[in-house]
Amino acid sequence: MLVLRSSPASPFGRKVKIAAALLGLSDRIEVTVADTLDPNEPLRRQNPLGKIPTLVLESGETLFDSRVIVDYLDALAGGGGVIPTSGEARFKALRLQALADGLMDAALMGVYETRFRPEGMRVPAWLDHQAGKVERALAALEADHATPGGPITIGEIAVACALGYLDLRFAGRWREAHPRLVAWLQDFEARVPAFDKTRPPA
Ligand SMILES: N[C@@H](CCC(=O)N[C@@H](CS)C(=O)NCC(=O)O)C(=O)O
Repeated sequence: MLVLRSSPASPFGRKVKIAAALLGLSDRIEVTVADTLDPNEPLRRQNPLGKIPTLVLESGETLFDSRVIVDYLDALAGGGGVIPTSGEARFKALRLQALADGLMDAALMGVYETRFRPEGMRVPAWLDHQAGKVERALAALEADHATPGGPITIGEIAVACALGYLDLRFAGRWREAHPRLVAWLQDFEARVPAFDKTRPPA
């Protein structure tokens, strides 16, 4: 059995869970919750960065981060399941994943800034800098990647998880200005039941 260290709210963990479901590997993965703030968490030995998701293999070896884990699972399932093996399709998918991951990183940075810094210590210019990344990424996705019915690669999975994270932490405010993306996410949800199954509790 593979063990995935994650948490229900982690958008990066959700990406791995959805990829595993589409690859038919969910039954081979046990998900255990890791508290990234607990200094005694084995996670800190499993991944020196103390980040989730981290995958523990049967040999005890560990893999991180989410991109490496998905690459591993894709190969385990025979290759080409969610990461196209070559050509333009491969780099389109990986670039889309990088854009969505960057959106999640920037959104997470905004959340951590308000979670960990007391009110008077926050730097509005830094929060704006992160918010700008989120806004530009959403605009790019709205313009270029919001066509329902296309192939589902790790790029689309990551976009769906990024939008789901904005729904969870930023009250879905992205929806109003991005109607094509809203329709795209609706189509994704209908085609990928694992999206609903991995929805974090409100
Ligand atoms: N690049 C990493 C990002 C993972 C990440 O930022 N995870 C967050 C939770 S969603 C985390 O572990 N935060 C705790 C920390 O940074 O200490 C990936 O793709 O897996």
